[in-house]
Amino acid sequence: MLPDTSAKDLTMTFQRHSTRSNASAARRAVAVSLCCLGLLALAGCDKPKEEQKEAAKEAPKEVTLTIESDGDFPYFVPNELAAPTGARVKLTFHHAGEILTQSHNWVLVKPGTMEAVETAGIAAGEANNWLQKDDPNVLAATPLIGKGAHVTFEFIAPAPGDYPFMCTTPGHGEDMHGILHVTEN
Ligand SMILES: [Cu+2]
Repeated sequence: MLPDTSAKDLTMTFQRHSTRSNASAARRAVAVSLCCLGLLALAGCDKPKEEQKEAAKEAPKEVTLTIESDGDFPYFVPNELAAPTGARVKLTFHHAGEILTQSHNWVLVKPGTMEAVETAGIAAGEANNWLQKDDPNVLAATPLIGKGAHVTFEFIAPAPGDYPFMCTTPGHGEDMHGILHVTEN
């Protein structure tokens, strides 16, 4: 908002110039004053602009990640992924197998819980995607997919840190695992 005093200053400047010299000088004075007004208006906009910039910085980022099985072998390629904390991660997992019928999933777990998740998953059985329902150690998981299939799903990257991901098909976790590095931003 433009303070009242600025409008007064503009009028005074205009009067001073118009009484002292010719009309063109007065027009110049008005032009200069209008220019100053413009600068004032810009200055007034500075703060909201900064705030907008902050908001943009805090807005969740979107990250696209892709990962696949090592052909028919129970390994993830790549076995390391990265995303900034709070990002909306769109992950596509491809079962790149062509021969074997074993299915895979991609399961992100809390650090140090891979064995517990696998054990609970075996108890839950294949019908439950080799995952215990609502397992508190599981942060994100795709369903099981067969050879040649793709699955895409979204999750929000957790707090910064290194999180293991694994396939919970019995016996796969030992080799078929990796790390999601969640960075500060
Ligand atoms: Cu697997």
